[in-house]
Amino acid sequence: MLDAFSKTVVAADASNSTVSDIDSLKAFIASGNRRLDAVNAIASNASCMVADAVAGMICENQGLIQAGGNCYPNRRMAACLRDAEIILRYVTYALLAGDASVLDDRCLNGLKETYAALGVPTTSTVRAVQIMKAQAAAHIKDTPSEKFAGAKLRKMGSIVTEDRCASLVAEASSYFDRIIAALS
Ligand SMILES: CCC1=C(C)/C(=C/C2=NC(=C\c3[nH]c(/C=C4\NC(=O)[C@H](C)[C@H]4CC)c(C)c3CCC(=O)O)/C(CCC(=O)O)=C2C)NC1=O
Repeated sequence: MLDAFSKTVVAADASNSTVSDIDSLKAFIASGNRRLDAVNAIASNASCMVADAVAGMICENQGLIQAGGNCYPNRRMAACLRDAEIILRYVTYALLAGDASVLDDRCLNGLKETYAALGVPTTSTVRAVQIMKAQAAAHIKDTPSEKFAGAKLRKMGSIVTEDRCASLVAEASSYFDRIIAALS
């Protein structure tokens, strides 16, 4: 598992040079508090995000909870909710480290094959991941909408920077895209 620092060292070592990419590490440190806020925005809303993403996926494809569907019976429904939570948790790890390797090595490695063996439909999983991607962007920007959240609307209320943490939204989005690519 790598993070923004160890990745820089490994890259320098591979080319037999001294560490030179100091500017990007400076930026990583300078934006550290924002990064922690972004991780917290996801982590502290995780159970709501997971439940909503899986509910949305099922609403759009109700065969999933009928006999023969992969969220039927309750044992599979529980496994599905657990998987969505695992996946979201690994996004928070990658976002904290500023590097995707923990997500790649410990979550995505072999997941497509596991799902194929178990008959877990990847198009549905991808849909749930897409919903979590949209939720994560809204929570990092602290702009969850009443339209989607309804009575469960919850704002972090943290001081939001002018750009609403656009670079962290983009980084988090890239991790969700990585999951989608690994399953597709
Ligand atoms: C550390 C990382 C890690 C991951 C990611 C992981 C995934 C994982 N998901 C599994 C099952 C499963 N995953 C699902 C998920 C779904 N079914 C659907 O219809 C939806 C599309 C989707 C939820 C979004 C289901 C239903 C099962 C059980 C399948 C079965 O036993 O028939 C299994 C098989 C073993 C088990 O049931 O516990 C693994 C290994 N395990 C890990 O250790």
